[in-house]
Amino acid sequence: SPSCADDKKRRVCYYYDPGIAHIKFSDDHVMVPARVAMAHSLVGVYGMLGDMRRLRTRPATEAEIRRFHSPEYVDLLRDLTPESYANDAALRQKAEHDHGIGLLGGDDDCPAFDRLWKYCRGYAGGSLAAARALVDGASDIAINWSGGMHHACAGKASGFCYVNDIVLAINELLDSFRRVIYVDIDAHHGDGVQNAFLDSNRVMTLSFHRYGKIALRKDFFPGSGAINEVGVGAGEHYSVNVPLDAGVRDDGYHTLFKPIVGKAMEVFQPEAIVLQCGADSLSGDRLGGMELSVRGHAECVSFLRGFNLPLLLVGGGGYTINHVASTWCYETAVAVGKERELPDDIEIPRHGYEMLYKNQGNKLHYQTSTATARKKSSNMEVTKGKVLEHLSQIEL
Ligand code: V1P
Ligand code: CA
Ligand code: ZN
Repeated sequence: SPSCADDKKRRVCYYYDPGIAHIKFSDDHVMVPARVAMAHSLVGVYGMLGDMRRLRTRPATEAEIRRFHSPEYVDLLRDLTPESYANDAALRQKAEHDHGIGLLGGDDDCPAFDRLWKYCRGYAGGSLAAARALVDGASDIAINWSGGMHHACAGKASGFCYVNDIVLAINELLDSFRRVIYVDIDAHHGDGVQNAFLDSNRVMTLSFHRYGKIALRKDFFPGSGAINEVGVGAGEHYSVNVPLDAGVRDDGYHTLFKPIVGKAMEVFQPEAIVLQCGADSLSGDRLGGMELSVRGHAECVSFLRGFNLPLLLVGGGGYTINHVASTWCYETAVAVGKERELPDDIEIPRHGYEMLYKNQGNKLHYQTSTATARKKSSNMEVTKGKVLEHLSQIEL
């Protein structure tokens, strides 16, 4: 079982492709891949690049992506450009109606932007390389902050996700490990990963997410992830969902996270862990509406690190980009065991992006909104009870 203060060092490897700095969904899209470049710069200025092995940057091959995604969809992703989308009516029809990809510059979640295929191959290659570093035993923890695209389906893009690097990485881990647990702390439900392993008893998917109505006829995206979604067939009980209300803070979150994840580890006995660290569950996010602090979010990473199993860390959502970069930098420090050495009494050092942290007082650990005293939702105890009850039905 995990200990809170764990001084044991871990061998950590890290994937980063500098090309990510130049990828844009559109001029005003909320998903900004360059936040990963910001996180990387922070990791560098805090002196952590020497504490990790740098993974070779090989883009995923078409064949590797076809291991999960459908032939027609991969053909489309490969051949799609903003030009072909705009000029080829048949292609556009297919992209939009069958595969969830919209016009560049429109208000679509998944636009056909320039270098889309390169971007997908890049982040998927990172998660695959990370999984392989764990399989071959070269590393204890492997990090790919550009991955974590948990909504992508076999034949369809969804919620800013085109290729599901998490599913590809888990499949890679399954070649060597008997059971893999997937934990998802993004504010949104990890539907793409859950669906890919819905009937499997070798992968447990466990998502914490905001859930429910946000307007009269509108659910918080993607709308799935109710507590009674528990998997099907051989996978019954192996899909676990923890729906939350808006405004959840560190204390409330961890009254659920630790007992539930702890119980899941106990009943499922996994041999490897994949943690999706979507940073839109942080306070002040443009989309998430939750209230976690950087330390509260990172507590999830240190809790899972404490189990001493091969651990794959991927990114995910996160739309207030300075918060995202601060968090993934701090979580990199947690991975290498240096979080107590990161100074918070001095301002973020100069590194080229320092001006982007003004809104958070130029400190890694920014203040969460405490202005509105929220009533502690009594549903949370009910939710905890129900989820623990589901988990207790598992017999390996
Ligand atoms: O609500 C929707 C649309 C409306 N429906 C037709 C679907 N989309 C959301 C998508 C959120 C995706 C989250 C991804 C992740 O889990 C993993 C990377 O974090 C959406 C929202 C919103 N407020 O929920 N899209 C947008 N906002 C959006 C905003 C600006 C430009 C493009 C999309
Ligand atoms: Ca989630
Ligand atoms: Zn999200």
